[in-house]
Amino acid sequence: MLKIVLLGPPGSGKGTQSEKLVAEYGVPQISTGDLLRNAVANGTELGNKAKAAMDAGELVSDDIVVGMIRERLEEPDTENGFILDGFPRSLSQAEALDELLERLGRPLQAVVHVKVDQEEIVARLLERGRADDNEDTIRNRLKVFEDSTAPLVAYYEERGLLSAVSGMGEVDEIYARIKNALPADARG
Ligand code: B4P
Repeated sequence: MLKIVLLGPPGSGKGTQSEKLVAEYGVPQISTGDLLRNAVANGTELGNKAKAAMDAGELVSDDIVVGMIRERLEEPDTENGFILDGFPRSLSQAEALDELLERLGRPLQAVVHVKVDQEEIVARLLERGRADDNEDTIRNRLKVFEDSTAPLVAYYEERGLLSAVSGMGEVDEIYARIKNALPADARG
């Protein structure tokens, strides 16, 4: 059972670390970025609405993202847990998540904040080169993170759920830090 949020700026390696957690714990990774990119690639109505915000590095509207998460968390493969990657990204998303998990009777165990220096992030994302990985969009995504997502650090700290780990260095070193930050019954 693992029910956690990975919190961190774009490019901090949340997706990379989630893959390792999925392999070890066998619970699904739920990435709002991946769900949105699939919707854009499939040309769905939701994808068409999300595309402009994503291309500009802005947040997609809460109603779209919260609706997507609600549907995903109601699927049976999440019964033994989940790794939320890139959600929540604002206080209103965090409140919506609390309500949803309370209704499902599956409260969060931990929120792991992955911290990476800004210039390292810009370098990583320029190297990756996804459609939204040009320098202006990356810098806007980092600003949006500071404005909208950073307040979640205090939100989860107050609830006693937050641990911070450095996301600098080798992928395996960072993974070991994340595992250490998990609740004792989930460390395996
Ligand atoms: P995301 O999809 O969440 O962003 P990401 O850049 O992929 O971040 P991640 O931290 O997962 O980085 P990764 O492991 O891939 O968001 C994209 C957009 O979707 C947002 O801007 C927004 O518009 C929208 N969106 C998503 N969720 C939303 C929400 N809840 N509400 C509203 N809008 C939302 O790593 C990045 C790169 O670094 C990779 O190339 C990787 O190989 C490399 N890397 C990883 N670890 C490394 C390491 N230790 N050393 C060197 N390189 C490393």
